[in-house]
Amino acid sequence: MTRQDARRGEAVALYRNPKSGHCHRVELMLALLGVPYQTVDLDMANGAHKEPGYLKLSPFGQVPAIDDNGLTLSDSNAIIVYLADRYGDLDRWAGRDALERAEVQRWLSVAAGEIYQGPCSARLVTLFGAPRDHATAVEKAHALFAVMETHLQGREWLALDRATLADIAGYSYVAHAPEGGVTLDPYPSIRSWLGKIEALPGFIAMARSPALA
Ligand SMILES: N[C@@H](CCC(=O)N[C@@H](CS)C(=O)NCC(=O)O)C(=O)O
Repeated sequence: MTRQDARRGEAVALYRNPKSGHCHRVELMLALLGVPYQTVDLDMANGAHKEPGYLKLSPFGQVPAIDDNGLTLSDSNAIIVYLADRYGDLDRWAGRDALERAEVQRWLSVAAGEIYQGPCSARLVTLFGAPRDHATAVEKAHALFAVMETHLQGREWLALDRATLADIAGYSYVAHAPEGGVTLDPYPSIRSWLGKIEALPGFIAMARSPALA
């Protein structure tokens, strides 16, 4: 599908790379909310994400971006907040009061910080040959997972008593950490949490690449 075709339809257009966890984060939110969407796979190897037309949707030249019938937005965490508000119950997904919202936001920051620097970066090296230090990314991933494992002991979800944006933002790169050479074997609570997300009605998986752990 072309970008123009996507804009004409009623479904939300998701500009993506199918192997990107940031994109899967958005696709998972769309699927859980039951929002009709179409995917537009960008030819990133040939620089489609840096073309002037796409930069209007995503000024940093990154995926994901969405076009919701003329409303365009980039950044995975911004997009899932938008989708939860536009198509769901924002209080349910983002917290009902000041403390709940802060707890959810804390994990969105972890997704953009520790998760990006750890399991996401390790996978960028193994799957895409990104010029980063793989050993450092693996070390950061295990440091993060040690904290998450302790946090999740005796809890079902990352932030609140229900699945929230925190869980959606955290899922994709943690679930796919083995593709980056980061084993999940030592982390039973994390694996149990991943299973709970996978059991949510409407869950959609990201295609798996060969595990390297
Ligand atoms: N903060 C952004 C980061 C997105 C991101 O890093 N996307 C990667 C693919 S996973 C990308 O488009 N990289 C190309 C580039 O930065 O030039 C988000 O959450 O959406």
